[in-house]
Amino acid sequence: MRWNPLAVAAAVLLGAGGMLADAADPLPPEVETGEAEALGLEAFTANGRIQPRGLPTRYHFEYGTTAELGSKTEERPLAARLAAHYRETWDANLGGWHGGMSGTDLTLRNEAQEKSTDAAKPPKESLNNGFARFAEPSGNDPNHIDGIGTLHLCKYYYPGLLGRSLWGGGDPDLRDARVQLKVRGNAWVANGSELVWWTQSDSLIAEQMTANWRRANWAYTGKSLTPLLATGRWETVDYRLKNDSHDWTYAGNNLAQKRPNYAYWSIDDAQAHLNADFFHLLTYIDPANPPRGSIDFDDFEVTYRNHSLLLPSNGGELVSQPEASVHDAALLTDGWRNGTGKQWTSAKPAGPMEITWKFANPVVINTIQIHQHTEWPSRDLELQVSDDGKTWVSAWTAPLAATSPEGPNYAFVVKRDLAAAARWARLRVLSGYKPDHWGLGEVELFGTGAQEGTDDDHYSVNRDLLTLKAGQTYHYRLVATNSAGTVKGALKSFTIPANAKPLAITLPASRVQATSAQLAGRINALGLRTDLTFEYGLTPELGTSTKKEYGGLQISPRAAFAALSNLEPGKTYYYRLTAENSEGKVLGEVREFKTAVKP
Ligand SMILES: [Ca+2]
Ligand SMILES: [Ca+2]
Repeated sequence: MRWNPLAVAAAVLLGAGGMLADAADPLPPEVETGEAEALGLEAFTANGRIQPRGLPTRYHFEYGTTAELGSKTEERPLAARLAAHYRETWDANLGGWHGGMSGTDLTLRNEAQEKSTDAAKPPKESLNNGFARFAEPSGNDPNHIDGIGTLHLCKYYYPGLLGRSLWGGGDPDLRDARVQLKVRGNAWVANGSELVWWTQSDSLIAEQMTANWRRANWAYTGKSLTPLLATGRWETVDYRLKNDSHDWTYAGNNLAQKRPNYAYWSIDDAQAHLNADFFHLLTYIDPANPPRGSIDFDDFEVTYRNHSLLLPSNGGELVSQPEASVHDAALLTDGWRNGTGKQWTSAKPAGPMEITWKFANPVVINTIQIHQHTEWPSRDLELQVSDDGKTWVSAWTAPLAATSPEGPNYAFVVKRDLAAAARWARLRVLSGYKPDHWGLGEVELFGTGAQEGTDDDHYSVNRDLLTLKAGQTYHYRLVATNSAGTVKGALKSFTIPANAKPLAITLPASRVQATSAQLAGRINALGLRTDLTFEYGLTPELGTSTKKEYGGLQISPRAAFAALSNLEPGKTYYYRLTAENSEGKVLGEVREFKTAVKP
């Protein structure tokens, strides 16, 4: 089903059967225990899926060496709704995006520049239709040689404290986030590289600005944008960063650098705290045969978890707003920082104005982030809090700049470490920059105490189960609880490898054409230097091998690919992934695909 936020909102109102939901008769969660993946010889990653019916929901994994289980992970709440939005069109400037190893591989272009053969007479249309262009040749990033390999950095952005954009107060949650963009390859020759999402998250947030930073890097290898680059046209892509370990590759480190900074953190934690930066970048670069051409990006949008205490589904209730507002104050908590139809606009101001919210549960406000209106900016702001809605205490005051030179996504004010306990919050708008209207784009409060509602949609969840025994079989299942009950998923089992011989799983081939195909698999080096190859041929005996490739030495699984060419049209091919380290060689299962008959 095509993901549609309006449909999701309607589903919340209507309930699963299309009947009007009865608050007294909520539905229990649907729970599916998923497959597990090895994580060295003393742990594994358990996956699963929960449909929480829009209700606040908590979950954990139960596990043990017998069907009685006996151990359980710490219970966690399912994250808030996908209801926070970031959008960048690159029409005015690069919007705070960076590119490449040099920082200059990314440039701002527009269609007029592309179409014009006469600089003095650019075409009239699309003069403002800017986009970001990454162009090869680029430099090699060697920081993950002993994990995923060599990278080329296309474009990246800081949503946390390393930059100034600050999504979600600087600690955004991108679990199962939705990513939309337009992408275009210009004479793009991939040479085996894959254009994928990349997540960098700091596990020691207090050390983020020091030399002691600890950063986990993960590539979303469940979705590659590379096939879209082949058409040479703008292609629209819309995908989810599914929070399932099978769709990710931990990028590892480079041992020769002798740096402890790049360190493993689980994919659930790394996605929940995307506090360093994210990219679309090129993985699986062969430095001897790098990709060629350029890649254009436009209309980039991310929808992520909205943890604001003011979000209605997190318990924030708009109690009062200035009379005769031109645009309703409910637009201050719609998840959009700015944009037409997404901002509150006052009537003609006659003095200070107040917007008041009540919280469903007592909360502690730690961070306030307020975004400016793009046409009717407000100036002096004050946040007041109250226990009873009668007695108010000032928690914060500050002026808000009318605009930002970097564009509307940067026109905000933020204050952290407030520690303001509240049952009510009131924003006072004391002044503005123009006489006719004052306005704001979004008000976000972050802190603790809220019980977060969920999307009426599937959530992928995962957890690393630690301090286990090599060679032991474990049983496990996912358990979730909402107000309608507790549901236990089916029991599954996983056997931890008994030794460090690598793991190799052959996966289905893709991009199959008359004379070419892409082979895929998943290996786990289990901590020892591991090489991989794909074997293939016209019979199950195979016979041909791809070039031996270094597969790293991490204890976590990673995706492996091989691009085959010069195949025969209309034939069935057989193939498998193989991996070898000092403990031995392992052969993946033999799979097959059929090449297309030439037109
Ligand atoms: Ca644009
Ligand atoms: Ca808004």
